Amino acid sequence: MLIFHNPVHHLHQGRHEMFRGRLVPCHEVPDRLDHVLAELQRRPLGVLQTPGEVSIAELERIHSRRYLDFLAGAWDEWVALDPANADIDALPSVWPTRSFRHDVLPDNFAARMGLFSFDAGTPLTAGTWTAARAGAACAIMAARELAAGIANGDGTRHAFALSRPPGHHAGADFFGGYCFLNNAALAVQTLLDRGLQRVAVLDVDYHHGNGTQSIFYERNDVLTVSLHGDPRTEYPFFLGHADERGAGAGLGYNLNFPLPRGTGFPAWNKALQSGLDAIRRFDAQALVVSLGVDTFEGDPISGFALRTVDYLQVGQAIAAANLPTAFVFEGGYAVAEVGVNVVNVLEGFGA
Ligand code: OKP
Ligand code: ZN
Repeated sequence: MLIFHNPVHHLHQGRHEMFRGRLVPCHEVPDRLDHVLAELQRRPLGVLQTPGEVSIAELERIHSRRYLDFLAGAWDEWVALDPANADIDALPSVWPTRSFRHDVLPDNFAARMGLFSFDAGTPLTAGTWTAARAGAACAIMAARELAAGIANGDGTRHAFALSRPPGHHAGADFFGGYCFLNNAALAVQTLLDRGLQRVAVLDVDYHHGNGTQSIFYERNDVLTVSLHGDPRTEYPFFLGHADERGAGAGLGYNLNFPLPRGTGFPAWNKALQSGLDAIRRFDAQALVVSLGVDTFEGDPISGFALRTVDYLQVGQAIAAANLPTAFVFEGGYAVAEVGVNVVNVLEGFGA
């Protein structure tokens, strides 16, 4: 398995996220990725590579120009407000909810932070843009390798984008849920741009992949499948219900499996099988897996009860789909266990 890891991921290092009226230490920390790398040293599953640069035009296949411009300049604008801001994370605090306008780009920086985000849990820091771009490059490179492998017939059949910050909550023009660029969506689009007709996304992160869902909601060339904590009680709350089936040409091409807090492996695995059945019926030519392991019983911010050994079976089940597969790292906040859990999926997959 080819593994693209983000060598500058640590440049995105948020200090605080807003939680119940207080700033609390971030859960999405550089240590997470380092633990996966360390486990890959213990159990080598393939060649580790760092990605090259990708162009803004490639990011524009998924993200809007004005959002990318905002991200590229955000830190400098934040520090220009007050030099003391250099030591403080930028967090939004005002949002254009229903009945406000989204078309007019405000001059005010705080207003633009809010226009392009949906929560106050996603700090933007000095190195966020650099780290997020390199993370997106990991996903794009993984997809390129896969596309080349498919074209050759006997080339790469699987790849892993080991990147952070994660991506599945990021939409075409908003950040949130610790995500800035939608790595999985960029991988999907890369596969399509390199000649594939049908690509499936399987999102196994604990949280609904709202960004990925909305990006592809009206398209029938991408089937999006997500297993997640029921949004009635779980983040991101406002999307991820079972009746969201896609719209327009995309009707029938989005599938959600909301599951109650406390769900253990047997019930979770049933939903996984149903999701994989749908991917088979869709006749996908390749699969992008949003690989979050915050479904783990010990995860500090999530509510499922998967055990470390279960992740071997998760990998086996995904392998049974028998598709060229790109794994993209998403959540998983039990830092000490995140490496073993991720690598168990890859080992079970047969990487
Ligand atoms: C990102 B990914 C919990 C607050 C929840 C957002 C969670 C984002 C998860 N105290 N904050 O899907 O793993
Ligand atoms: Zn998550």
